[in-house]
Amino acid sequence: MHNEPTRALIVVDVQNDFCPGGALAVSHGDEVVAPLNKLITEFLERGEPVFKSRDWHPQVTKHFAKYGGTWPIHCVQNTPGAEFHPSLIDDPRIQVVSKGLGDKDCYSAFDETDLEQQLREEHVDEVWVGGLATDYCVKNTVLDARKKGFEVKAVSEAMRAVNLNPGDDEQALAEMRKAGAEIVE
Ligand code: VGL
Ligand code: ZN
Repeated sequence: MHNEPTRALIVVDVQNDFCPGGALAVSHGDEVVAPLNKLITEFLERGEPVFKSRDWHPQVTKHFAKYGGTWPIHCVQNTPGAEFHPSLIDDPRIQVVSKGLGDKDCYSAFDETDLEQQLREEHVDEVWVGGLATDYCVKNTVLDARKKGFEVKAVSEAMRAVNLNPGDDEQALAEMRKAGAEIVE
């Protein structure tokens, strides 16, 4: 008997601060919204689970350069910069996963969240991943999903990179591929 995989979609950190005009803008970050909306619609129509992760930092955290970390202040809880991009589909069936609540750099949607447990409860074996940014939270979410044994489809047209160093995007895709993720358009 042929069994289709049980799929889930993980939309990573499509928040105002990661989009043009935001505090930690990813260039062309807003271009992920259209392809992700298509996927969200398709998954919801098929009754498949959809998760949105969000970077959800306290005002003071060692994640920020000001307190010893790497990044400008971004995605502070309950500020406009932390809101999802206004054009990203909102639906009560979508489950929100908040990460980065403490001092640790949580680049994966699995890091200090209950995402794995939720996927297990819904018997998911394959996750589709897109969002922001390719070279941080998308990459780490994909790598963690592989470590935890999920099949992964990483949707290249639905992600954009920070590219702190040129070529970080290509390197991130290569790492995902090496970990066994399939890169799909
Ligand atoms: C991210 C840098 C800092 C991300 C989060 O969501 O990719 N990048 N915090
Ligand atoms: Zn962050």
